[in-house]
Amino acid sequence: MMIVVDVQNDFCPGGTLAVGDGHHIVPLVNRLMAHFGRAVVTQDWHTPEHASFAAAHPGRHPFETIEVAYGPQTLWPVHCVQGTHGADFHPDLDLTKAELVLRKGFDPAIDSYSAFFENDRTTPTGLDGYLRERGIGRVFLAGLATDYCVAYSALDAARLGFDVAVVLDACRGIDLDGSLEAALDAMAAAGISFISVADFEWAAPPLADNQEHRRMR
Ligand code: VGL
Ligand code: ZN
Repeated sequence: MMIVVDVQNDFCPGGTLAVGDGHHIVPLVNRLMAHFGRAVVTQDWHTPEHASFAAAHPGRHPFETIEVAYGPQTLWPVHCVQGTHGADFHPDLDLTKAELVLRKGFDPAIDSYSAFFENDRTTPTGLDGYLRERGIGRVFLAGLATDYCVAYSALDAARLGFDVAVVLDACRGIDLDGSLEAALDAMAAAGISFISVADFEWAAPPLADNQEHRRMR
């Protein structure tokens, strides 16, 4: 199953938490979804005064980290507020193959990077059950941002026992204080594979089979 993470206006140029070149992944993600035939698509969907926003903490600034009940929490600019343009999917994202749209970040007191658990790492979103009930054992991830929602989702998927691959050229990172390198290291250590869109599109059977295939056509 393809899991497309947070391809939303606020994470693209012009948005409040823009990831450099975030919009460049849109055509790649569209090709991946077409290839898979179906996808789970996540949507960061925060309440207006969400606890992950610096604006909800007087005297605090975006990109500072504070301690909250469930551990450290980075404070973000106001982004992806429920029902706003910033929370909408990028207009060029092709949602035809989106079988499930999973919204996260609803709880005003808890951030939710991962598609599987809120940031307390224990409150489930239900995605694990959804995938298991369909007999899905392998997930491919792409989207925004590599070092936050993509990485947290990938690491949780691996922890839950899924085979996980991240399609890195269809992701972009925020890279706050080395967060991108740390996320890549953590994913590699968890046995997550890094692949590219071309791995789907140029994958050919071994040469002999390929020739046989051509001859028979
Ligand atoms: C994300 C920070 C805050 C993400 C969401 O989609 O990676 N990052 N909210
Ligand atoms: Zn968010």
